[in-house]
Amino acid sequence: MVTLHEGSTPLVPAPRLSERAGAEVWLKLEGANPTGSFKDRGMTCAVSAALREGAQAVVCASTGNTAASAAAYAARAGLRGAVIVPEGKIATGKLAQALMHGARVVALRGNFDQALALVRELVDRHPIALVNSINDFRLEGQKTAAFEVLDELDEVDAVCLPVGNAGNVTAYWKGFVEADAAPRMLGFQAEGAAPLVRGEPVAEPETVASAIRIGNPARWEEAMAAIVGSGGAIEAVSDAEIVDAYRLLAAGEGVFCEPASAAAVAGLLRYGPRGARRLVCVLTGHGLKDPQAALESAGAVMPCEASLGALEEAVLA
Ligand code: AN7
Repeated sequence: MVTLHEGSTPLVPAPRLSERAGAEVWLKLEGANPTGSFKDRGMTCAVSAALREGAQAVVCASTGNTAASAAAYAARAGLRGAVIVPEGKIATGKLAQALMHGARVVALRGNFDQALALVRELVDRHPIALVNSINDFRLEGQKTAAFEVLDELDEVDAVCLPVGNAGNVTAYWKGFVEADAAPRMLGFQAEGAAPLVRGEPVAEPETVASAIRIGNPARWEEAMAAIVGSGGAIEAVSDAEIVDAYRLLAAGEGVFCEPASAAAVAGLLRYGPRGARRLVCVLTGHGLKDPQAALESAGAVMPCEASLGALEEAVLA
């Protein structure tokens, strides 16, 4: 088993957010996984299976987090890894991770959807394991987050998730169904990358939340089955709403997630709890993944001369 002891992430109450939302809100901190995102839950399974099946390498298309995770688990397994990312469109931390873990990082002159279509063709021709969430092992691993939520809360009315390629909402629902639970699955996409909301693929998706800049989700049918089957909903949030939620989580709750993760909270704030008394928002990735986005959204640093007077001014004024 190729593992970095992923999972068992914190589930923390969010008192300020609860007050704003008018419901009891809990945050599942998936950024606490070994590479800083929920992808590790599935990657341990997918890479273990690839090793067992004798694959020589693993490959994925990625908006960044899958790349970081695949690179880490490939290194752990002693397998070669190649990650195909949209050129210039992945967060700095994720790029640093993939490179440091020794993966071949390929910057494709195209978007995520084009990258995924190409790697699907690639693995048809070569003995390479595809570790995107179209790989069923990924969902088997990711569903464990639903089990953890149920271990800690005996009742959950709804779960809010950001939706990109739509693997995670599919995996949570699978986990809940297997555990005989049925919270509403509330999925949120960025307005500029909301194919499931529009009901058709988006050719040129755009959003500040680079992780979910996806126009044609691979798990489209399964995600819609999860959302409809749970009595949930799929809605869009604007980049401005995402950034507001991102800042509220960091400054108001002490929880730093990446912009894509904040889409779940932005959705809760915009559309309300829909009758749910207790909800879980899944914060899929750590804020340190995307320092650029943080610096563009946060306040400025305070310059200061090296004197007590200037320091008093800087700290107290
Ligand atoms: C932080 O890394 O698709 O709906 O290639 O990184 O299961 O795709 C990332 C997706 C949410 C959406 N939050 O999950 C990739 C990739 C974060 C993410 C999603 C992603 P899915």
